[in-house]
Amino acid sequence: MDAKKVLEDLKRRFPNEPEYHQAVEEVLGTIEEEYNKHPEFEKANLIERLCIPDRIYQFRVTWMDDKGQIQTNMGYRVQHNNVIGPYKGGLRFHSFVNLGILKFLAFEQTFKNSLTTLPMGGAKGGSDFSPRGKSNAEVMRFCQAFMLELSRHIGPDIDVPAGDIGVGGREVGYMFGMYKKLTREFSGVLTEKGLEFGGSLIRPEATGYGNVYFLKEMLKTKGMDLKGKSVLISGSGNVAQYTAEKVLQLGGKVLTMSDSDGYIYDPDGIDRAKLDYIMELKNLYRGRIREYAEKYGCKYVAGARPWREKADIALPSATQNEINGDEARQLVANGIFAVSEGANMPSTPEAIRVFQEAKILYAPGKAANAGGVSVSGLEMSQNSERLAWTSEEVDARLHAIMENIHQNCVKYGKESDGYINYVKGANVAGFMKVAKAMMAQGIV
Ligand code: NDP
Ligand code: 2IT
Repeated sequence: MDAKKVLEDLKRRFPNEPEYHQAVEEVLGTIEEEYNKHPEFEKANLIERLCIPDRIYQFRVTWMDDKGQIQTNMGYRVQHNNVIGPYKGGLRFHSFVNLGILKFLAFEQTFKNSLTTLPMGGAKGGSDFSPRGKSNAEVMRFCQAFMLELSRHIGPDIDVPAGDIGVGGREVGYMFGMYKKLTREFSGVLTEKGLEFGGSLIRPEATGYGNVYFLKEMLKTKGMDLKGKSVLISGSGNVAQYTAEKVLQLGGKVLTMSDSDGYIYDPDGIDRAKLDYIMELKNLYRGRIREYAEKYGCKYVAGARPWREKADIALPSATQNEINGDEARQLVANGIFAVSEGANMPSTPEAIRVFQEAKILYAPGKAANAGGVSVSGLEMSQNSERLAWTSEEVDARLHAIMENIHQNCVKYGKESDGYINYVKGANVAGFMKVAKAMMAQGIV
């Protein structure tokens, strides 16, 4: 494979999709050497077949707002690859959603799901609908209209969506209700469901907890743990909240959280009671993080991200490209020694280079945030056997999966000077399993 040429071809055929190009470039750059050891891969044009999604559905979603106005949004599902299991991946509802972003996420998901050890292919979907500022009734009508179309393309053995930005328990519940109504089938067609109707214990916590379990493994390679370490977290949604919870449980101090309007800095640390307040503010009242600063009298910085603050560890948990090269340099200059990604692709390519050149611990999202989809996979298993496992059992399995992903990253990513290149490790380990399965299944 000539990685440069493959990328140029993809850019020409699929222009105006910069996030997709960015995700592909990162993977190709690190698997090229391993790929070229297998001439049979090149003969089967494996790389092109792996980069281009199996299929993409696009549809218009029409719904009525509270004023009686008719609104339209776009809906998408990108089914990237299903060689190791049914398509699996979240749904994102956000005004910035477009096809290029969902293609990057579906591509990443394929490698991430391969790393989990569970039988899941890769997919992603969503809409440019933003739940922000919408009433409950509007969100419900949108979810129902979205599922009216999406239901044709998914199924418990075909494609199993879940949440992502803007899609949490509320939205999954509304979509599940509509799917059930349309198909007259009660099945595990979505994960992240409510506990009363087939959801798994620990699924809401899984991404954040998983990221901290992964971080713990990275710190262990340096003989360190989280006790007394100060942590910068971005975001204040599902992933950020449970990342903060686990950091607190393990003795760390959370200094920042954010939303799309700005960030708060609490020098005393966001403790359990303050985190409870954030959970209520965000999950129940759907308020803004600024209100935390007003309540506790700490610093709020509007229109900025928390990466200029001084701390030991950074856990980006909001969105893609939220740490640029300058911010990465500032983090390193301020003494950060570990970055573990709760979000998908939060660091720009330049930021990744800065972290790796500084030889700090740096884990890419497809390894570090795989805990969410892993517990989604465990939810599918529980739905199939029509049983529910205890939270201890699910948490223990999550822990084991994150340790296993870490070991695999070390196995494939350790460089001659001992530095662990987690990007390379995750990409090569994730890729090899998918590649072998594709070869075994012939040219389809
Ligand atoms: P939520 O919608 O629950 O929270 C998202 C948070 O990020 C909010 O605080 C939101 O602020 C902020 N945010 C969203 N978009 C932007 C933006 N453009 N700029 C700045 N801040 C932004 O989503 P999740 O917590 O589920 O997802 C967060 C990240 O984690 C995403 O990258 C997602 O892909 C990834 N992820 C999620 C998993 C899951 O299981 N949910 C699993 C693995 C990865 P505001 O409220 O203002 O919009
Ligand atoms: O990015 C992700 O891994 C997710 N949003 C979770 C996907 C899932 O199917 O649980």
